[in-house]
Amino acid sequence: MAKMISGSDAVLKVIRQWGVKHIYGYPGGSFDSTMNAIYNQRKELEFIQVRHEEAGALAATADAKLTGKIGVCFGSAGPGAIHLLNGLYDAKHDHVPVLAIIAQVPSTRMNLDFFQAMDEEPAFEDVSVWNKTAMTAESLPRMIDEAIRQAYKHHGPATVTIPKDFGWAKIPDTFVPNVANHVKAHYVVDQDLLAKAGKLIKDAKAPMIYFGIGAKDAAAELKRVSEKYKMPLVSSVLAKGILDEKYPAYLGSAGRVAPKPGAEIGFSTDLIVWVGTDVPFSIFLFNPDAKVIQIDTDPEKMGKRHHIDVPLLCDAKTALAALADVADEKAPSAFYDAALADKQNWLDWQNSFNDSEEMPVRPEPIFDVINQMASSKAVFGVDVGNVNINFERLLMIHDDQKWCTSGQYATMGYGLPAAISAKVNYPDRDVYSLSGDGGFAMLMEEILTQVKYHMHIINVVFSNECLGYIVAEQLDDSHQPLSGVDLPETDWATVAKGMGAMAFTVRTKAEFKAAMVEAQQTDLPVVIDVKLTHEMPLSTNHMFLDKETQDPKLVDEYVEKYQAQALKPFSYFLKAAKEAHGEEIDAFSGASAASVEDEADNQPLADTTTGASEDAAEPSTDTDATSGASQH
Ligand SMILES: Cc1cc2nc3c(=O)[nH]c(=O)nc-3n(C[C@H](O)[C@H](O)[C@H](O)COP(=O)(O)OP(=O)(O)OC[C@H]3O[C@@H](n4cnc5c(N)ncnc54)[C@H](O)[C@@H]3O)c2cc1C
Ligand SMILES: Cc1ncc(C[n+]2csc(CCOP(=O)(O)OP(=O)(O)O)c2C)c(N)n1
Ligand SMILES: [Mg+2]
Repeated sequence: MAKMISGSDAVLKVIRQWGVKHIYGYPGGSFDSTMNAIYNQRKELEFIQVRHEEAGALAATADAKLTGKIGVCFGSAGPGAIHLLNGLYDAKHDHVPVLAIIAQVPSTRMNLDFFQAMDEEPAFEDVSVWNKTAMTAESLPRMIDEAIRQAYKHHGPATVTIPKDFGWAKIPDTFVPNVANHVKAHYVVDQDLLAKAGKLIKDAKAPMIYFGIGAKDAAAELKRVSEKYKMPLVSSVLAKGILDEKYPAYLGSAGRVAPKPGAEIGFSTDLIVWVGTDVPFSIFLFNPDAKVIQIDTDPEKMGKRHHIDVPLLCDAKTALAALADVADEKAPSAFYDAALADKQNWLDWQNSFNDSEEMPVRPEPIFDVINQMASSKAVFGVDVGNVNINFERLLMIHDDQKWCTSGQYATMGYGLPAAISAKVNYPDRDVYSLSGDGGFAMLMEEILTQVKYHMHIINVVFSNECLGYIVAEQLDDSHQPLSGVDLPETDWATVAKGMGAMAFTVRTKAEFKAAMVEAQQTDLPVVIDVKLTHEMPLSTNHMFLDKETQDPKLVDEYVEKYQAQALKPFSYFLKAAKEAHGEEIDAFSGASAASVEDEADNQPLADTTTGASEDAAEPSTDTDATSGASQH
């Protein structure tokens, strides 16, 4: 007779057989049977008791983002399950595999209006790539195996709901998942389409590469194509870190949170090699007349964000390697030289603030210290807000550093759970969470998790006493009165000390550096509350400080407000490069930012400005609305 095992023990066994080493969650009565199995298997599967199920789900998505392997979380019936939803939406939007185990009241109490009972399946239907309730205890191991397969296949969250009694029931211990034969797809490039791509590259005067996180294994191939055909590289925000920030032809990302050059050159390019990216804002970031060669493994993505001329349904590494051999080497164009000069101008301008003594302190001096002190293996959990802008522009990712954020779903509160995941997966690395004061407050109870598990994480809170990202939107984009965006001044260091962490409040670069030195010498979790400037970062979406294509008065206002006297528009460098190449100045002008702005103007306001806010209301007619005065 077959050996017997409890339903919950069988569930955890399959999870372990898929290589999962830890699981995040929070117990409840409906989850007693699974908590019993977690106890039984505690030596093989680490349980991390988070303090809010949402944090557990977000940590599970961070597991998948940082390691590429499925993350697992659970919640008890009713409220515990519903708390998972926010994290699962992050997995859905950023296309990462997560398994959520959801408890249900005993099968004999289901559908009887019992304590904490609810119809979980419909509640999880929209978020899940696969969403089923167990009907028998015997089906549990096979269902978990199926859920994991579906999560990997569809790059998203799969949910399995388990009535409590099935978890206690004894079933035969016979199921063996066929994990070893779960292999990666291999792609080949279509030769006719490749030849068409080669012709486009040959004919282009101002070609560029725009890549996303789908190109994460193709750094060498990105460089080969760029170097051979002299294409500057621009990435999505999430693709930060694929290339070394110092690689001269890599201009960073494009969009509101990005540096200026990445967005600027998109309006002057005539050919984009568009690799492994699905950025929702990209419709506003490029010359609509540019030709596009798109590389993606998902047919649904072809032409979704821009019209395309050549679809290469293939993985980035294989397709780029083929593209690198398809045409003759090209000489640097004026466009290429100008792009590199534009990048240098931006970096010089940013770096000019590194030792600024402005009070309250600017972000540049703080990030300068982080750049100097974080190790080459540091891992960063990045929250949502202005920290995305500052991290994207100022953190010089290098070597084997890693990071993740909530990309397309953009949920505040991501920083702490992501850092917990980083510490669990990489216990020997230095780990940082970077949050605004709004984002930190959303899931700051997770400092208690860090304390409980002795996680040495340095949590940096950027306190500007407002929802800065939304302040900037209300001022610069929708020109409305500031509404609902102020936060009370809070002594985060005292709060953190009360939770058992080491904590500092800092107001200057020197104080931050001293706190970092002490922080690196303790084993405790650390909170560093940086009392930051209330000024917003320079808004780079549709503002290139170019008087030839933009309102000169507005340009002057921006230059004054953001101390941007040393920043030049891309057209300045393009003109200089064309002169140096002996080209006619307007031989190739490309589209201007203004023409794309016209397109953006036809879109709903919120879509054009942010990745993270709800619909913008009609701007108020109150005359104070456009004064630019802030509440501070
Ligand atoms: C506050 C905030 C503001 C933001 N503002 C910006 C902004 O200004 N600019 C910006 O870029 N982002 C911004 N983001 C992030 C943005 O919302 C998206 O999450 C991000 O741009 C998506 O990046 P991606 O296209 O690289 O990744 P995904 O959306 O995950 O797309 C990856 C693509 O790669 C494909 N793929 C996967 N594997 C492969 C492979 N092996 N080979 C080829 N293709 C593959 C997939 O099919 C998919 O199409 C912001 C985020 C926040 C939190
Ligand atoms: C859960 C959630 N609620 C609301 C938003 C909209 N939103 C995006 S950024 C932001 C402000 C972030 O403020 P804070 O964390 O203080 O960072 P700051 O921008 O001030 O640096 C808000 C409210 C969101 N993205 N997620
Ligand atoms: Mg804030």
